[in-house]
Amino acid sequence: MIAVGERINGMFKDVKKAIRNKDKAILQDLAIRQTKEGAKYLDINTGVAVTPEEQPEVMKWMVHSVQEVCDTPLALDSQKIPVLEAGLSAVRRPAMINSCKCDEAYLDQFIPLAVQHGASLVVLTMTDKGPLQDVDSRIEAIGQICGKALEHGLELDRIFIDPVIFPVNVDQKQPGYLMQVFQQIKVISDPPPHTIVGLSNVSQGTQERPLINRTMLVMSIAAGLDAAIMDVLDTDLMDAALCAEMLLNKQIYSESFLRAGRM
Ligand code: THG
Repeated sequence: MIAVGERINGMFKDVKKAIRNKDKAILQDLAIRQTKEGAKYLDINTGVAVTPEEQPEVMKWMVHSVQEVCDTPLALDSQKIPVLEAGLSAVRRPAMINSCKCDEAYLDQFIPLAVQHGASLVVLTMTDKGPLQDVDSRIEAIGQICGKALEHGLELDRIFIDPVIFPVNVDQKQPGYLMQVFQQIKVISDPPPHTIVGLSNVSQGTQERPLINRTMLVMSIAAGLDAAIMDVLDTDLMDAALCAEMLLNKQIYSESFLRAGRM
């Protein structure tokens, strides 16, 4: 599974403060620690720490700050083209663009941006009217997204479909629906697009957040999930993900499988 470190996000108080104070050491420490724990991408999100006008410059500053201390590829987390372009102009390695809604008008803008920059693209099963709520409408949208990708010349292995997790206390049927999406997507095309989730969303507003995140991740991996934006600094969470992959024979068993899986 591709672990995307979620922590460099202005949604978190320490990062918000670091952005306001131009304190790059905080971001650099999070970049190094997440990489050491096995993050294959680092999510970079300005959050609402700054005004929309300032976001492109801040995104660029965050990218430069992180790249001073590590080479881990970046997932640029914004739905605004100018913010993404600012980040894309600064990255040293192919990035992940995170993310695009699935309305045609957005796909026609974002897919060419990914092609132009050699990036991967996260596409949400969400339109301007809101997130899609059931399995069939998500699968139908995924088919259309794949058609658009091929039309614009983006290989499907550069598409990450995000079926959009709801907090479990908002709609308890959604986790079960997502498992069906992770399974059914594999038969849409060969090769199929990848899947990704923003894992921590599932437990927002609940007690027992780590337990809910960890159980959701293990179930999702068993159903075929490929990537997760997650708290890679949560050792129990990473261990559970690596153990699930080992048990599914995606990772060779050895006494050091937990360490090997982080490399
Ligand atoms: N899909 C995609 N991208 C995403 C998301 C998604 N990016 C952002 C988000 N969702 C994933 N990242 C987070 C980061 C933090 C939290 C949830 C998801 C979180 N934060 C604490 C909270 O809100 O309670 C903040 C705690 C603090 O301030 O210390 O839960 O779904 N493609």
